[in-house]
Amino acid sequence: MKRTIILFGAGLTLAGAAIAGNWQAADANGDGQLTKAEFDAATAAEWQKLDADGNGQVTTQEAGDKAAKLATADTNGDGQISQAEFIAKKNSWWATADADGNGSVSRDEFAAASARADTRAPGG
Ligand SMILES: [Ca+2]
Ligand SMILES: [Ca+2]
Ligand SMILES: [Ca+2]
Repeated sequence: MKRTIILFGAGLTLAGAAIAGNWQAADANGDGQLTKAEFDAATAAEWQKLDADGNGQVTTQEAGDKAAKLATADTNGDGQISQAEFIAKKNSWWATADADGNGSVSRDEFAAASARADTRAPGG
């Protein structure tokens, strides 16, 4: 736990603003805890934004600047992200983000998980 917090502090400067924006969008009732229901709602909203033509698949073109991040969600390697693949990736993020396993993600847990995701080198 302590190591995670230090790591987050080091990566805070650049990722901080984006993380804060993501958090505000996700914590719908603003109580400082992200419940799984809030997370699922945010995931659904994010999916609707990504899947611009609503065909249930997100292409790399639709993903835009998120394409590199989303590529890891393409588990069947067809070059598109299906809604099921997207949700599976989100749920695996959730499982690691809820570090204390209490069923909700605190802002600190969210920031730590986001920092881990952002600092993971592509292909590294
Ligand atoms: Ca909340
Ligand atoms: Ca796919
Ligand atoms: Ca938690």
